[in-house]
Amino acid sequence: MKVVYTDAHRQHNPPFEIYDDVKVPYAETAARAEVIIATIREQQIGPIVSPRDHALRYIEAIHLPEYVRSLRRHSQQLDTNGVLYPSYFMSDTYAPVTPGTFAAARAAVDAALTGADLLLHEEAAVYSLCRPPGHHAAHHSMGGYCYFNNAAIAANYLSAHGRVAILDIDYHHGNGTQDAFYDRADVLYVSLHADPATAYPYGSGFAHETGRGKGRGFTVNVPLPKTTNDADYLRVLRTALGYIKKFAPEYLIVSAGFDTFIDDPIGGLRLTHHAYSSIGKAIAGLSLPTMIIQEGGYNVSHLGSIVGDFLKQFQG
Ligand code: SP5
Ligand code: ZN
Repeated sequence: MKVVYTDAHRQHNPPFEIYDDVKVPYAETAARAEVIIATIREQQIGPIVSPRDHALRYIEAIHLPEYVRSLRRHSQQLDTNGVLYPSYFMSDTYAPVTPGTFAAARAAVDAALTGADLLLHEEAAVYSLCRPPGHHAAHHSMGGYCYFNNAAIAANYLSAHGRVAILDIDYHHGNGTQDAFYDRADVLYVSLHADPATAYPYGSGFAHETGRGKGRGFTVNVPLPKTTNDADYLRVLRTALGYIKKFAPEYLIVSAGFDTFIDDPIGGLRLTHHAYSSIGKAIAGLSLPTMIIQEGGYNVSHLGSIVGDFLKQFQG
């Protein structure tokens, strides 16, 4: 499978995030992408291609233009070691702006759109190693380490060519992605995530949220208890894949977060490293043109190997 990657993400490296009024080191580090790409090279998972530039209008189809302009302006105006926080268009304490943030976030979108182009050219499976991640970024807000919603922008782009399903397996609910398609029937959003009553992003992703208007029935949320183990997860995933099969999309986008891993410092269900090849195998079993977009996953010691196990299921 082709892998889309650029080291442009390195220029986005915020020094801190804030929990309970305390500044702690930023968990969404450049090292995350570095260990993943190193594993891809070692395990020869696929040829690595650079993203191609895409017009800003694809971002503005999902995000308020003034939000996009503001992120660009703030990034450009900061001094070398400047960090902007808080500001308008920030929904929480986990997405500070640094001088390289806009360029890195835009490169991540380009990686997602280049992956989408490859699918349109009959590639069966593509992995876009996006960093920063995207699924918490909403119409006019950054948050939860996310600035532009890579998966939503790619899904909207692909939706001009056929129905799209998004399967979100990050530990956290993809509130930004859900919002983007909440009233649309041509993009199905299915998410498995920790119960939003007790986990970030709090208050979005309950089972009763199923879509609105024409979109009713095209959002599926499956909140999970923190005690969810490999077998539990696989069982729920198979049910979720059933919804996708029934929808019969032209394209599948997987918002792939690996913070469900038991030893993840930010998330953490009870999934062991064995789970990720099984999860990959089950999803690959749908035999749909599939784009995998990197979201969360913060245990840098294990991230390379669990992402590698997952991706290998989509080869050949
Ligand atoms: C893309 C993504 O995975 N974003 C996650 C954003 C999570 N934000 C903060 C979660 C706070 C978790 N509580 C701290 C636990 C420290 N041991
Ligand atoms: Zn997450």
